[in-house]
Amino acid sequence: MHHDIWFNGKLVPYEKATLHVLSHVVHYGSSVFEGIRCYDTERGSGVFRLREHIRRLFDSAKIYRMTIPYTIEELEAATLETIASSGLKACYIRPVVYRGMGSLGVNPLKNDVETVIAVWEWGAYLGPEALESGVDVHVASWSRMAPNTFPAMAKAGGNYLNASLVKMDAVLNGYNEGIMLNKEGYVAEGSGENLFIIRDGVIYTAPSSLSILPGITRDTVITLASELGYRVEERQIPREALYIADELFFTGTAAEVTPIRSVDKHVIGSGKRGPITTEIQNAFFEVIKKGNDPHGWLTAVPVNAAV
Ligand code: PPE
Repeated sequence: MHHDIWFNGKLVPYEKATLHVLSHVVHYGSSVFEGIRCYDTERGSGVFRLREHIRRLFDSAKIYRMTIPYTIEELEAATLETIASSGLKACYIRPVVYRGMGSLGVNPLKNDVETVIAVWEWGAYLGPEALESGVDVHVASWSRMAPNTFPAMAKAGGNYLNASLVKMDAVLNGYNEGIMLNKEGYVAEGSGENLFIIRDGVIYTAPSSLSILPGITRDTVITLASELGYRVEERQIPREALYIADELFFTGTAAEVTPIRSVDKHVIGSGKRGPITTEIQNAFFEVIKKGNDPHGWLTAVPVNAAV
């Protein structure tokens, strides 16, 4: 079923949310976007870390000199309105801001900036079994973009040309996902997920300066793991550290916390979801399933917000 889409300030029917083929974004990939989840918790529907996602959308837009003609508060309210009108208790939320009509040619400064929020139902990103059994991945032959080429901290549409090369190669070679190395050959992240590695009870992840998207789930996991008493270190991870890890997992809004059971056909640990990964997943599920939210990460969806 299709749901109404918030399009430049108001909800419109799904079929009406269209753009012209000569929009700048079609030719040059000039969009920034977010991926957010709304969970059906035991204490009602709640959007996970809404403020942080909308803030990152504004950050991405600023990097690309796009002025969003709304405030953070207005886009938060618009997100809640779009969810409420869909009637969905749980959904994936996709705000996207793009360069529309104006002049063609690379210079986007005179083109319209359009703002859209769509919602849909989205199950487990890396397959229904993934959260429990883990996924099989390889190291991608494509690298993550080098610093000062594409800004990695912006969640920009164009970045996902690189990501889709990684994803296509993974799938066509029989893997669920690819892990990208950065320009120096250190572990960066998956095509749509951050990566964590566990060895001898210590948790490691790439620093945000290493051309990764600074993930909000990554930040959530760092917080939860520290609260569970684990040491979490942001540091450069060489490729071979993946192979000898005790446990590995991906994090992301879509992927949530997904264990990795093999890399380049090396079995990781016991080849099953490991104990620390399970502990972290459980701490995460406590928030998003039970609605037990000591950090104030959930924003309630008003039941009658639809107009
Ligand atoms: N790295 C990349 C490259 C990335 O795309 C994502 C999210 C993350 C890390 C994790 O960030 P966060 O969601 O804030 O924890 N990828 C989004 C899009 C996936 C897609 O296929 O589209 C997502 O998970 O929503």
